[in-house]
Amino acid sequence: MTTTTDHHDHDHEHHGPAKGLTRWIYTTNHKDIGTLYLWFSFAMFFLGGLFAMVIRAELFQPGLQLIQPEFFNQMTTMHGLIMVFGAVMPAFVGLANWMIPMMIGAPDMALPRMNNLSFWILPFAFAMLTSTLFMTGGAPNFGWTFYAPLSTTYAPPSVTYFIFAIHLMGASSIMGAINVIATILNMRAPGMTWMKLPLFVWTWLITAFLLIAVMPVLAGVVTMMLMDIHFGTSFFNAAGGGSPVLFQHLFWFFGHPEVYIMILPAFGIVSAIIPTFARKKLFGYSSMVYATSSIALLSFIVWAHHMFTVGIPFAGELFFMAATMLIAVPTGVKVFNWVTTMFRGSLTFETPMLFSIAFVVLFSIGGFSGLMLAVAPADFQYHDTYFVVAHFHYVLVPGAIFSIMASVYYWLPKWSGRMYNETLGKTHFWLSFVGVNVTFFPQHFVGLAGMPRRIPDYSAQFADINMISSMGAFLFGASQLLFLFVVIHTIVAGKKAPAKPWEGAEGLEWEVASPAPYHTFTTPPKID
Ligand code: HEM
Ligand SMILES: [Cu+2]
Repeated sequence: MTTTTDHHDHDHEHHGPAKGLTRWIYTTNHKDIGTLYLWFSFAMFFLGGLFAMVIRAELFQPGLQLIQPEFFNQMTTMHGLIMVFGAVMPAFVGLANWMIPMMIGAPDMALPRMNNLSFWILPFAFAMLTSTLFMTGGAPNFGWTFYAPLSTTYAPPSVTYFIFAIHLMGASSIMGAINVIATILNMRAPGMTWMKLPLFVWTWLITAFLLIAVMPVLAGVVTMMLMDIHFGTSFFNAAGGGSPVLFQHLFWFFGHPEVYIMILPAFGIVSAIIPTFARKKLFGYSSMVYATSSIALLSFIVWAHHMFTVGIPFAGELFFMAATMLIAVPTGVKVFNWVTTMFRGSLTFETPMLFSIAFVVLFSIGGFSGLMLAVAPADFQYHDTYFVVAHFHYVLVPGAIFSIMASVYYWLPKWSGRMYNETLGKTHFWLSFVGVNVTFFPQHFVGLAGMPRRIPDYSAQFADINMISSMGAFLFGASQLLFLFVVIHTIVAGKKAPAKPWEGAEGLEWEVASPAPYHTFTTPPKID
């Protein structure tokens, strides 16, 4: 599809990175900032993962063994917040920074200084959020959904720091999204027309619009909380004429698009990797673009499927049920296209492909349980049970997280100039695959049987399944130490990688050397 002219990278050696710490603090280079985001996300993945291990250790047996219920609630809340805002979102922004300019033949992101700021806000926001664990009254304990009045009238004092942290994360996300949009709209190489854009670029463009649409709503809702807590308003306080249900509407108007923010870039990644290892063009390219856009539009009209049990009008139940089910149509198109791309391809199963195939299969399981939850009358049984925990972990862990792992294996040769060890990569894949299923598959059943979520203890009939689930979680957690080892091992001791390590790969990122030079496409490539 594309060729490059010589882009004179050797002319720019004098523009190499600065030495030492200042390189990272002052950098405006999209590759450096991408690297910062990815390492930050990796660190948060381990912190959030540590909290998950604490939760699963407490739930290993019925009865209270390790931690008190108050602390348990802080762990679920911090786990959810850190995984969503600290691990998944920054990983995708890191990938966007590294890959979008290289994929569209641009020399950098459109707004490099804002790029630096949007990253450096994050360590402060998360340091502040994490520090709440050591404050009087402890960390936020009201769930990652922070429903009022739990998060207002009954919240620990640290909630004010939580609100500030959310504001900072929101500002960072909005800046990141503006940057992505400005880059894609303005900096494509000549000839890189819309329908030639790699799908990762398309899915990120659509994600960026979702971010700009909903992060201000999140900022609004935490500001209303701040007013209720400190300035005597009663937005969410029924005693003062406000409404806790209003909180839920506002939160989920942000929250449902947010779950698509965490999955659309994953769709783009998988759409890049599967064709490479099937050695075929992606089946149904334009239908992928339309399906992604449809999913994004629909995501704005389904929010109350999280609120079937609060007492919304009957017509509302029907509307949100039907609208939610509609999302299955474009999603089905995507899964069909990935499977059809593989059909009769000459497949090989390197680590990125293994993670991508597992993504297609296991994300579909999460999609199906989502459809089950969308059935309003049935949701009265599932609501706030472990069935929900199983559902969203299937879309988040073998969905979002597996796509990120796939992308690390796929692009690490480009980033570091070195190949990872295939045996270790595959071992990491299989341990994670087994771990994730052992952890979350049984939770469907314990949820259907009635075990509520967000509880530190449960009745004896749930004991066996919880023990299995905890063992799976420990396996999954331990396997990620192997992942860390593989990444570090690649960077320090991997074999040298060629410019294009995957024979079936297409796209501009493979036309530059490995590791990608500090400046690429300072002269735009020629695209035919
Ligand atoms: C193997 C890794 C993981 C394990 C073992 C795990 C385990 C758990 C557990 C036990 C809960 C508490 C459920 C409850 O009591 O309601 C939970 C909640 C949650 N997890 Fe995970 N988790 C993992 C990975 C992730 C990832 C990668 C994400 C996001 C990308 C995530 C997002 C959440 C969210 C949003 C909640 C809800 C928190 C809340 O109830 O407010 N988890 N997880
Ligand atoms: Cu939703």
